[in-house]
Amino acid sequence: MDQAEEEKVFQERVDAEEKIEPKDWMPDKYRKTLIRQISQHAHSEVIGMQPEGNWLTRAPTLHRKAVLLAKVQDEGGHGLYLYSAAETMGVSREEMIDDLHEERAKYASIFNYPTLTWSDIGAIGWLVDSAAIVNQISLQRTSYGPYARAMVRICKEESFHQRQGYNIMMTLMRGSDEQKAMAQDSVDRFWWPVLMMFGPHDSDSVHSAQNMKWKIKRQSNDDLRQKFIDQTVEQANAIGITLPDPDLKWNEERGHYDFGEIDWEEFRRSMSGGGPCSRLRLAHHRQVHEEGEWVREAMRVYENKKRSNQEAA
Ligand code: BYC
Repeated sequence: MDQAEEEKVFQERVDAEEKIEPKDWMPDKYRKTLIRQISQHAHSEVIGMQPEGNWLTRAPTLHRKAVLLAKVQDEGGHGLYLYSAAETMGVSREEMIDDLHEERAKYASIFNYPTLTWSDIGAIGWLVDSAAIVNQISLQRTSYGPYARAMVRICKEESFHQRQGYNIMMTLMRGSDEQKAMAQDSVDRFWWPVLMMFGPHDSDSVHSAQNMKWKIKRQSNDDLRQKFIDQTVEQANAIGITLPDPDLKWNEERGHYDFGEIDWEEFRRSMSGGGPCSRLRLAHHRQVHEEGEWVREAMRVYENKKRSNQEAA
């Protein structure tokens, strides 16, 4: 088959909802865009451990600390599933990490914001994990098999994360005036950056049209953002939190909440290294990566030894 025929057969398979597997033929651009998206997703999970890890030693009770520790470990695990899924496309872990360190690869802009108070941990669990779930439920049906399967497991764990975040917020909103004010302040700071997690408007999204055709993306950035807003308004009302958007109101005709415009300039700044903690996040990742070199070296020696023992046997 020539290139055009291969592409036609590939698209027919995608249209028929068949999963594409690592050894199947795929267009080079499909491979490249998936490596980009999956590796960026993996980087987000791992960089996301930093703002939350910041509160591990200061969690208010032993119970909260144990739960947060488990959550942060889960995020590391999600990174691992995702790096493994990206590796099935022929890219190495070293290349992906190098791209992150050299700022050729991105990670979710939300993790460039600081966690200033304990309730920020609640806001991240409730809002950031909810946004992630809305996006990732849709990605469970993505066309690339290893990515879709990784999403199924990740979504189960994210649901638990979301509940722990909502539980923190609910507890604070039943507490003293100071606790209520702290919870409200976290939501005031995180609300707009969370809406940015869904990416630019569909009309400005560079990758959406092609990636919807290849069924890498199953729902558009704007549709997912709307879905998240509709479900979150109800949750906020239930615990007495005010979402910081004066334009937020139910639109009977559309059957959705209307909402205000995102500050896209802030989004662009945060996503391209100009967020409040961008430098810190990358510097920390580089430092920890360098400190872990002895572990990778030990693994290489172990693997070589095992191979030579097998060859000798
Ligand atoms: N932040 O054409 P577009 C988590 C970039 S972590 C930074 O719409 P696409 C968690 C985009 O990459 C969950 N950059 O792109 C962890 C592109 O630039 P490049 C993370 C963003 O790919 C710890 C450009 O903007 N989830 O759950 O079609 C604790 C144009 O955008 C962002 C995922 O990664 C952003 N927010 O759509 C707690 C989900 N948005 O690459 C929780 C998987 C856009 O050309 N990813 N950009 O240089 C996706 O679903 C899609 O990649 C996106 C963007 C919806 C994010």
